[in-house]
Amino acid sequence: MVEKIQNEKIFNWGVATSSYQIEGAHDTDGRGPSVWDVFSHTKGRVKNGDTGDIACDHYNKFYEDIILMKDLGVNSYRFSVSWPRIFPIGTEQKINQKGMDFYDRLVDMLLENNITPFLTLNHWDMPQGLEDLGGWTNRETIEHFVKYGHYMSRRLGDRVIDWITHNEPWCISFLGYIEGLKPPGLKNEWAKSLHTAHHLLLSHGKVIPEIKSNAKDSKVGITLNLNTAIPASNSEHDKKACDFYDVQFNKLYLEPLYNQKYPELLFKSLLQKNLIKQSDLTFVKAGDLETVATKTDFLGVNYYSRGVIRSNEIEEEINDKPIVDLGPKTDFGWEIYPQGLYDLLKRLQVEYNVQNIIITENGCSYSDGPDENKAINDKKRIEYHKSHIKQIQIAINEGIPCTGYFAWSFMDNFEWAEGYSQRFGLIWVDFETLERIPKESYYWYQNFIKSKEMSAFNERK
Ligand code: IFM
Repeated sequence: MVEKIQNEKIFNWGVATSSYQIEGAHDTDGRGPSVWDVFSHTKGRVKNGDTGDIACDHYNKFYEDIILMKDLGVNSYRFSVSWPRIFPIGTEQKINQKGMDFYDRLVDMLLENNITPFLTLNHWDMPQGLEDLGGWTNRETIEHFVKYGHYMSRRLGDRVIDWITHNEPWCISFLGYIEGLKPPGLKNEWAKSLHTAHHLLLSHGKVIPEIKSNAKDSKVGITLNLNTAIPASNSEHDKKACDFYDVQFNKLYLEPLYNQKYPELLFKSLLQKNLIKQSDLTFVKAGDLETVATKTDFLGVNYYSRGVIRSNEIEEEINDKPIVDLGPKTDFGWEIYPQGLYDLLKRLQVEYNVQNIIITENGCSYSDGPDENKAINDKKRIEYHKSHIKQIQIAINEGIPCTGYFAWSFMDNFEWAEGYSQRFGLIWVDFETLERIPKESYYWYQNFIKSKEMSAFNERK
C-alpha cells in the first residue's frame, strides 16, 4: 500500500494536465463518450477537425510520463479524472471498475515517485449521457456529480489529499452557452449560462463533505480562471464594459464562494439589456448560497493574461482612443502581463480574504519545435514562467498566502477548439509518433526547482 505524502510546509511545484487533453483511449476499458468527444467530432467545432481520440495517449503511456515528471523534479502533479471512464453514461449507480483502476494505478505510481497528486474531478469532459439530460442546466446533474465525487474519494481518499472540484466553471458557463466555443456550443443563452454557473458552484459545495468524509485530512478547493481587468480607455463606455466584464468573469464566482451572494450588477445589466427575464432568476433555492460558500482549504487560480476591456456598444471611432500599452503576445495572441498575477493575488487577499491560494495553471503557447539535434529552444516560455514566478515571490514576501505553482502544461496536448495547433507544454509531443521531447523550458524548470531560489518559497510563514 503506497503512503500518502503530507508536508504542509513544502511549496507545491508542479505541472498540470487534464484528462481529455492528454489521455486518448477514448473508447478503451468501458469509457463512455464525453461532451468533448461529441463536440470535437462535430464538423466545424475544432480547428483542423482534431479530436482527443488519441491525444498524447497518456492512458497507455502514463508510466513513461511519470518517469519524465520524476526527472523534472516536481513534487506535485495536477491531473483530472475522465468522468465517463467512471460513469460511462453518468446516471449509472455502479462504477466502471476498469476506469477506476486506471486512476488507482496512476496515483500509486505518483506516490511511489514522491509526487503529490492533485486530483480535479471536473475538467469539462462530463458524460454525454448527462448532457443529453440538460447537462449543467439541469439541477439533477448535481446529484450525479456528488455521486461521482463520492466514489472517487472512497477509492482514492486513502492516498489523495488534494482535491479540486471543478476547473474554470466560467469556461463551461460562458464559453459553452454565450460564445459557443465549448460544449454544448450554444450562443447568447444567458439564462442557461447562469443556471450552469449556479449548478456548478452548488455541486462544488455539495461534494466537499462527501470528499471530506471519505478522504481523511483531505484538502478541497475549486479552480477559477481569474484575471485583473482594466478599461482600454478613460471613456465611460469602456469603464462600464470593464465593470460588466469583472462581474461576469470574476465576481460571478468569487462573490457566492466568499460572500454568499451573487453580484447584483450582473443580473441588473442582463435584465436591462433584455438578455434575461426576471423569471430566469429563480434558480437560487433556499440554502443554496450557504452550500456554495462551504469553507474550502484553498482556492485554485489559473492565470494567463489580464483583460483590457473595450466597449462593443458604441462605434470604435466615437469611443476614446485606447491608452493602455499592451505587452508582447504569445502565439495564442494572449498578452503577457506578469504583474497582473501579483495584482490578482493582492485582490484575492484584500477583497476576499482568501487564506490559501494555489496557482493551479500558468503558462503560454509557443510553437517552437525540435531542430536537427532534437533541441527545442523555447526561451520565450522560460521568460514567461520566470516572470510570473517572480510576481508570486513578491506577493509571498508581502504575506500573501500562495502555496503552490503548477506550470501549464506538462506536455503539449489537445488545446480544445484550437486542436493541436497551440502548444503549452514543457515537453514537445510529436502527435504522429507520440514521441515526447523535453524542451529547454523543461530543463530550466528542473534547475529552478533544484536551485536555492526555492528556499524562499519554502520558508514562508
Ligand atoms: O488548456 C487550457 C486548460 O484546459 C484550462 N485552462 C487554460 C488552458 C489553456 O487554454
